[in-house]
Amino acid sequence: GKRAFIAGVADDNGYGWAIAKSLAAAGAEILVGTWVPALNIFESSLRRGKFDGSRILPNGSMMEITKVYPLDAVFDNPDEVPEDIKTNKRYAGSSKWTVQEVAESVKEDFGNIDILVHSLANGPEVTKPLLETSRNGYLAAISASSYSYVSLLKHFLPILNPGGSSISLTYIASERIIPGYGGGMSSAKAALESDTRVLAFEAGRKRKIRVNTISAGPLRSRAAKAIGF
Ligand code: ZID
Repeated sequence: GKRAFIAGVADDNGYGWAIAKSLAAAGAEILVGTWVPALNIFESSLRRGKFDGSRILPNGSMMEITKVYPLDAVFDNPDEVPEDIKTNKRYAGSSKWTVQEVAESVKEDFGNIDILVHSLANGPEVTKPLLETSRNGYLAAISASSYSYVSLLKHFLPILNPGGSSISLTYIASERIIPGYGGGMSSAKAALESDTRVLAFEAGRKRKIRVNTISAGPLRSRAAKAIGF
């Protein structure tokens, strides 16, 4: 069977969860990366059975998540983590959650994977029109929603089995004007789509890994509710 790592699962409402279920139904082993500040509530909800209804697969069995890794995809390695995050009590309770460390942990635990899924995005100023977006807000959107994918693929590439596959989720606001998708999120998705082509070229030649992005339709996830879609 195949093994998949899905970055960006913190409840049962988003694309990450739905993708995990489809992969599980197809027989894959499921590992997930959960944003550090959301980790405790996700793990305790899983333990307490809050997601049991949505864990049921078409054949009646339950999706098993073999391991949940804490992850913050805006940090590549421990040297890059600023002091205020290190000492923040929501982060101090977990360890090894930078992209490089998560890839190392998955390698230690399982050796390799076949499928890498990026189902995460964040734009702190998403509700602001681009004309009112600050430099910090714009760069934060790009960091969390675009570079996070470059970094994930870079660090997981050595443990992605040749013939394997990687996907992310994008949105058509990259190429058409969608009022309300602000804060540099339209820019972030445009970068993600361009990067997908370049990364497909590079990862294909380097390790025979396919790289694609899927332009998603509307889903009332936590992230979508936050922008009022
Ligand atoms: P979600 O909240 O379930 O997933 C986002 C996850 O990212 C959450 O679990 C966060 O905890 C996590 N996260 C945020 N920052 C970080 C970080 N630094 N490190 C690690 N994890 C982090 O929402 P989702 O399922 O909507 O989002 C998954 C992907 O789908 C994202 O790339 C979205 O941009 C993309 N997507 C979603 C939708 C949608 O409707 N839900 C659309 C297009 C793309 C869309 O916005 N009409 C209107 C809107 C849309 C489509 C059509």
